[in-house]
Amino acid sequence: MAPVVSRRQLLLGLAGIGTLAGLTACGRGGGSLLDPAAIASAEALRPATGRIRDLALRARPVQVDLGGTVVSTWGYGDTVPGTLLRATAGDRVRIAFTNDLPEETSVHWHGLAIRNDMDGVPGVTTAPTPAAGTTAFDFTIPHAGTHWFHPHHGMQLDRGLYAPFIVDDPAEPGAYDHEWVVVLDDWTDGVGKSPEDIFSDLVAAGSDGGMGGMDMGGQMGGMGMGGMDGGDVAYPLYLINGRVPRDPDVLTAKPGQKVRIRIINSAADTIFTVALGGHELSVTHTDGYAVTPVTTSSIRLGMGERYDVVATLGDGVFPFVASPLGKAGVARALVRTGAGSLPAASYLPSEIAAFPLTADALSAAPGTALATRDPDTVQQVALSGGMQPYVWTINGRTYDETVPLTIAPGQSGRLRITNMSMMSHPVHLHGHTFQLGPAGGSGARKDTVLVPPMGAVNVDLVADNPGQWMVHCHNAYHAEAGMMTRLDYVTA
Ligand SMILES: [Cu+2]
Repeated sequence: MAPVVSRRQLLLGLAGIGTLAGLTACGRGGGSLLDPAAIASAEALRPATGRIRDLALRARPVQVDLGGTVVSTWGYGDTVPGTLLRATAGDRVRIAFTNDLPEETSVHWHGLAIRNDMDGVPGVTTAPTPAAGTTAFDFTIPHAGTHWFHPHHGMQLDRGLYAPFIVDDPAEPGAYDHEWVVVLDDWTDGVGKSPEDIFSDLVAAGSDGGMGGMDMGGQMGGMGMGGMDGGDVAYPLYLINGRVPRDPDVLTAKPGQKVRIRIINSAADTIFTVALGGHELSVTHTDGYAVTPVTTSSIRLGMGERYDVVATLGDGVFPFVASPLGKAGVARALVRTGAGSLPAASYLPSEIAAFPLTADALSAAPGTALATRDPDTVQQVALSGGMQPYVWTINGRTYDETVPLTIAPGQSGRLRITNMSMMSHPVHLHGHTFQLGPAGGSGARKDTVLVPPMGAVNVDLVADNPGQWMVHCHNAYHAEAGMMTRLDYVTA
């Protein structure tokens, strides 16, 4: 396959030039703060265990077996999901990354509020890794949790390039018998069109005055016009841990055992509702941060979101199901604790029909809320766009002409996120974990929040990690079509 230079790669290249120009032009009443000394001193302030972990990671072409159909894709290591990385909060990790892909790539450590120059965004924080090249990542991990990593590079995320990054908390009791990582994905690579072709189709359909939408090789959003709440792309397959429903990953335990399930939505364009047949789930964490536990039958996860749950297992065989919002199909794994017949591949347990829990139903656990503080700066993040033309914006602008949000070191900031569209958008902020507002209130700490159609969410953050940070929709197609901006640290 010929390397594809995506529009966003071009945009990010231009953005890089713009950043350099910004540093010298020093506009908007203050200088941009992409200052190596400030980044280094923030790093020195991070709590550290003193331990160094040397890890290795390789992006490469890989073949995966999707229920008997072997497809070629790109992954991290030999599997999809890729090589799981693990460390303890406070560790310094040195990750030797090798790019064996036929084109350049990048690695973004989603959920880790690390030093800006290791954040893995080409043209903004970190140089891309060229084909056959290497990058030495080196950073201290500030906090525990269920995180993950993926490229910040065109449509590469919609291939098999994703993997968990689990960070242990030395102070956490770990009162469970097993820990399972469950990674959700929407899949087209090698089965349907390539992600790049799907994106081109969306753009082409958006520019032909309404003729498109129904006739794009069967992979446009199921509702056909104007987008649908759930996403823009109908995928041939939905996967849990890289497996199709008729050949599922089987998670085994004994009846009565307690399991911690770390759920990651790594999909490019799919919101999932998850449930474990015959069980209630106790939600303990979202995006790595503890919440006051809440019991629910089902959870809705936007792209990029993570939820940790604890369940006490019954006796038998139970489907763990992920239902794609607004789309046909299902992803599943099986939990086996004893004898029992396999439910049909399309079987949906009754729990999946329950009203799903979302982050607004959660409260920060004691000790995890930000300090109560009025914001020093309030910034608007208005989400807008649509299918005709296929353009998605923040504050009325695509990323190539964005006016970055700004904050000064030490300030508390509020992002007023308003969704002016008929779709849900998972908004992700790099380098910080915000609190669903107000600071000091009862909202959960998160780095990715699903904003419902025509809805609004306020999030508060503390500017303790200098640099330039992406703020974007975690729908990979929306991001590619412009729905990104930055939060830039500026001198006061
Ligand atoms: Cu979006």
